Amino acid sequence: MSQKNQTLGEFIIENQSSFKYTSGELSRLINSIRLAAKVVNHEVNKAGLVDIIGAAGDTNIQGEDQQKLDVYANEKFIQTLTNRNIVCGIASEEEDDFISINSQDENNNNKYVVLIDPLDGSSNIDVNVSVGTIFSVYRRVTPVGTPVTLEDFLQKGNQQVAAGYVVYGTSTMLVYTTGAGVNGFTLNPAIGTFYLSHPDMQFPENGKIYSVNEGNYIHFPQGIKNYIKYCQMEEGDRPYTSRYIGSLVSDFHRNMIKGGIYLYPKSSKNSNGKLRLLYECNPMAFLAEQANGKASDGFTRILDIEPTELHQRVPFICGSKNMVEKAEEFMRLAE
Ligand code: AHM
Ligand code: MG
Repeated sequence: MSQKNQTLGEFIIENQSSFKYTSGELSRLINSIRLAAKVVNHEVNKAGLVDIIGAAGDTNIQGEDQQKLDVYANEKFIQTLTNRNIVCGIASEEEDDFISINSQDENNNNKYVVLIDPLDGSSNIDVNVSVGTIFSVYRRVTPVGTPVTLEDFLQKGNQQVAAGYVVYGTSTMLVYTTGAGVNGFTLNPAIGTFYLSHPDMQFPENGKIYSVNEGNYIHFPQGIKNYIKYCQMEEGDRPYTSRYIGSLVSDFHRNMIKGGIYLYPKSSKNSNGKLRLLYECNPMAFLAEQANGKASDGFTRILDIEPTELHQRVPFICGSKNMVEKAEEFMRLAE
């Protein structure tokens, strides 16, 4: 039961017993993410002040320029999770391969693997637009005490035990689920404490915001083009409002609070869209469903997609339930 002025630390302890595997391991994991989020938040907020913005001169596995803060956030999250010895494996959008954590402790019985997009939307950093961290947690499927394998990471999204994001915005928030609803915590930067500010977050069933990069319109499948035209049509509560930050976490966060739909479809340029199933779509889909929303690739529930590779991309449609269902209807009709 949430109380007024409850801190994230208190909330984690209080809700530990409601989680079906109550070893405390998952609570320690969320605590580590909380710590890394504060460290990264501190650095992100200095972005305009110190010589930290700009490309680090490296490219990541997808061939994109890495920003210095991407590298920093990646290091901090990996370090925090590794040092505290609470996970057995990590996969990151910024790493080519997964990391197997070879604990020095031979009694290492860690059960969880974490998949992370350490700093999503990082092209927005230079222009002072919100960015975010996205994380996803699974129980390993291979035996405890052995090195993790690819199989531990290529699990369907419906196997997630926790997922969440940190949005480094006008205020910094950590929003997460362990499968019993979605709760949002806002950082008080003066004392470095997250407080429960958004208990039991829910997508309104209907919304009036659509978020899509319309610059790519010409390349979209016919079903998406038709849905966009539907959003713009004058009828009933339409036309809808168009809002696109280009930072998934921020677009999702706004749509969850106000009601809306986010679309990153496939296009004639990118046959599977842009977003990564494991680091971006699955965690956001889990959060969406836990908040009474919906997430689909246009035809299939995101959480039911069988992953085949770590950096796999999928088309992504996510948000208020009735809006996502309408978009799916347009996709089916255009088949
Ligand atoms: P990134 O992981 O390289 O930061 O890319 C993901 C981001 C999302 O946050 C955002 O919604 C999308 O890319 C924007 O892409 P585009 O500029 O093509 O609209
Ligand atoms: Mg990303």
